[in-house]
Amino acid sequence: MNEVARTPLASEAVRGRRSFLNTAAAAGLAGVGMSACSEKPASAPTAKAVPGAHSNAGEPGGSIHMKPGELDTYYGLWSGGHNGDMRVLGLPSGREITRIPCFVPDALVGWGLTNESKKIMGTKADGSLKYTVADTHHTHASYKDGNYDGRYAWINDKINSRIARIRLDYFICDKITELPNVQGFHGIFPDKRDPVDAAINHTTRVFCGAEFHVPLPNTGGDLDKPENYRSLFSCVDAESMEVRWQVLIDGNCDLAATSYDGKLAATNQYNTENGARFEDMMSAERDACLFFDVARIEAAVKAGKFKTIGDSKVPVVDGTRASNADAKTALTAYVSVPKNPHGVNASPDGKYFICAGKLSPTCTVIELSKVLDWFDGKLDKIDKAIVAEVEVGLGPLHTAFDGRGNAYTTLFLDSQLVKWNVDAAIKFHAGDKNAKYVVDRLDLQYQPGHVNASQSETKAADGRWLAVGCKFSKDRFLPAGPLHPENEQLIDISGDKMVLMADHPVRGEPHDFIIFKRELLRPKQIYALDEFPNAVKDPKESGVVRNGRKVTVKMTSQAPSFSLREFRVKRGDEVTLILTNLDKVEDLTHGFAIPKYNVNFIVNPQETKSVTFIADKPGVYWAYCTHFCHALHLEMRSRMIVEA
Ligand SMILES: [Cu+2]
Repeated sequence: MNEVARTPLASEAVRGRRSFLNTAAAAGLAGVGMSACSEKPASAPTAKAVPGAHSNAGEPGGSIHMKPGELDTYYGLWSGGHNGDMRVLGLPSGREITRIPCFVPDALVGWGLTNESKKIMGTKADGSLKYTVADTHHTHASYKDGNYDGRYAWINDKINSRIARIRLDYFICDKITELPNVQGFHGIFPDKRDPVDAAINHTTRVFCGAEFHVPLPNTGGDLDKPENYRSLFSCVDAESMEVRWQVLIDGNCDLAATSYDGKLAATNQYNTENGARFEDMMSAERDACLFFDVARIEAAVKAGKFKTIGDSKVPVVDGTRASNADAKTALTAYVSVPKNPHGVNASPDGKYFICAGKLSPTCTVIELSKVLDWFDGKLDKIDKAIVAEVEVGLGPLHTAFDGRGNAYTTLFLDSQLVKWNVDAAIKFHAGDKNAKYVVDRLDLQYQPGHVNASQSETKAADGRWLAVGCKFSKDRFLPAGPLHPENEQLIDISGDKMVLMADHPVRGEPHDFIIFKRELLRPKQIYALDEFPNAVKDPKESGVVRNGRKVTVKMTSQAPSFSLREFRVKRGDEVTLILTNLDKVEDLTHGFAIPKYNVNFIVNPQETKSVTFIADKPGVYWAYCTHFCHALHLEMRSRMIVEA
């Protein structure tokens, strides 16, 4: 497992920042005529320190407080809601470590300002960003052998129907794809292996469910014919991030899930009535968990059995209920679940998908082998794949697992988490009224939405920690104006009884998240110069190159100075400034800001970034380092002279 290429932890390979500050910095001071202190370099703090070695932090029954210097044992990847980012937490402490900007500009790193980030985010013809708002909900990571492989994570933007990919080596967004012909892209889930090729036991596809119905194509026709509105279920290639295919469906897609054998993708659905009015969306007593036979869909695409919609070249196959009644040829199967369900989650034993009822107080357990039997013509009615439908409480929304046969479902209306045993629920449903499937209940604060447990979405579910995203914090934190934070609660699920460990206020509004063991990632802390085709690899390459009114300024940074003490351009020039940080020391990031020109971004060790602007204001502008780097950080600047 986890045989992805590994690099040594950066802290193992290079000197720590502290030792740099005490040696190289001293040399820098000497270079400008100040006496260097003769203190010996302090030993660098390294990640080799064993977390928990000096306390019981993180152990069952132990404190979740990390002493200074102690590292968490789990990563959490959290969606940032309408902040449009992904957040990285350490667990069990709940400390937020960083935020990864994806869809929305970020002032710290210069996301949305640098040319490199604008290319990923997408621009209009005039070079400005196509979108500056987003609404991220769900984040999931790539798999190998049924566990996370540390390559990628994906996150959705519901507002503009975009999917972003995060590289988990550098913790950066590297690609964004806008899905054609859909609105309200909500549920997202990567596949776990290939449905046909057994040798491909890792993620190659990501599935995306669209929630809102729209006219197809949505270019002004069928405005007043809601009966013609439809949504699509999309498949995105994990590597190229191109949309591979889409399926035309009935109903609105909610959450998505995939099977461990790679054969099935699914989305929970409400409004299978295809109503366009609020009341219509809740009229049917039962909606569906909609299954997709991935291999059959791809065979249909290969055989040319598809259409395209509008300007999009993406093949669209017909997955509507009416066209897929014959199991032997069906691309889709609509398993009936009580009205307006919400989450669908795959159990870590690979056997079941569990649908949370939302408007029904039930969870529905669907046995995947029986769904496959239906597609194979061995099961006469698809609803016979339902092996349990049991009452758990009011407003069930999402389910997590502990790997010991128990499910944990959030109850929005009851403000509770219910722990229930899946096998006992199946027995109860089969008629054994002595089967006690509810194991425990825990009050939450308040109105929980998403829930996830450590490793819950993998075969290695470890039943250690569980987090809940509560939609309302009410009285849990000091009041700070009318906007309340959301409340993320941490629960110890290692014992029979659930134990509430902590409240964490979070800026609105995270939705979904995943929690996994830190050993699954080996983040890099220093870039490779070759990652950037425009890198300025040597300070000697620095300078100003003019091509008509287009001017390129090449510069490097090495603490405590930029390679150009000053540079000159002319009023009206289009200036592209390229900055490579040649420092190789871990944690030695520089910033670069130009007053009055709306420029600020950071460059991490060995990273290159560029910005383009019109030098429309003559004068002297002190570009300076905005990210603390050195004892002479304040002096680190370059004089931009714009000649009138
Ligand atoms: Cu600096």
